[in-house]
Amino acid sequence: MKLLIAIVQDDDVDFLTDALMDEGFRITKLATTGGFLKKGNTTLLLGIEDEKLDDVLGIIEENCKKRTTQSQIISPTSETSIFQTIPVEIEVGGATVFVVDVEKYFKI
Ligand code: 2BA
Repeated sequence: MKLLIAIVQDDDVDFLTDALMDEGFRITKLATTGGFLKKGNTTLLLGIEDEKLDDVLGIIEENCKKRTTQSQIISPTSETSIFQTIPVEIEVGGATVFVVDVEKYFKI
């Protein structure tokens, strides 16, 4: 058995969870925040049989899009010690997925 930890963008999560649940997968959804952008995202936990791994990764790939978002970096100007903010484009997603071997699984 595997535990998938999938960090996805909030915009993708409803389509993704519908698609996964249509295929009979069980999901736990956590509201999370990215450390870099400090914006909300969603982390899904899925316990799955080993042979279903490729199916799940395929569904995630189909439903999670790459997007660019604006952020700002703060930089000192060259002539003065005044700080200026510089807008930068950052690409986010599709999804960040960790696959973990499950040693034991209980429903008690
Ligand atoms: P954030 O940490 O808010 O990162 C959002 C996006 O900013 C990242 O997109 C990446 O394109 C960029 N980014 C992150 N850290 C950076 C850095 N040190 N320098 C330059 N750019 C940086 P994604 O890679 O698609 O990640 C989306 C979200 O997935 C992340 O949100 C974070 O919540 C999670 N994540 C990604 N990799 C992770 C990891 N190795 N461990 C834990 N969480 C991770």
